[in-house]
Amino acid sequence: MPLRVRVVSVAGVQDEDDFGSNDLYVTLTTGGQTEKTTVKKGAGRQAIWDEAFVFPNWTPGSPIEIEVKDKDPLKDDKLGKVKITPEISGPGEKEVVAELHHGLLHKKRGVINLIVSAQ
Ligand SMILES: [Ca+2]
Ligand SMILES: [Ca+2]
Repeated sequence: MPLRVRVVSVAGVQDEDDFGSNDLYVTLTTGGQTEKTTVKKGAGRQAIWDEAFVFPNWTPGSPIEIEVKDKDPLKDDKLGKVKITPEISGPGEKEVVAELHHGLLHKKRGVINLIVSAQ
């Protein structure tokens, strides 16, 4: 069942940029596929995208791994991640708000807003 995921926004992540503000982007992985939003240069602790991606090989019940990062010249900083399993029970869009976790202690650091639907 193809799954459509719209990345709406991220808020409240930690700033990990050495010379300014986070250059935020989000990666989504599910169904053997990874998609990436555009990089919001200098966005800081929050950003709005409104970018949608389709995962043709998604199977109901399988999780989406979400990661929020700061784009850097050498190695990007990981700002937070979360795994969600969308419950799709028919047509229509569903809003998902998920808390992001950061670091080894899985501290809560920000939230991500998504809209999921069956394609
Ligand atoms: Ca950085
Ligand atoms: Ca950066």
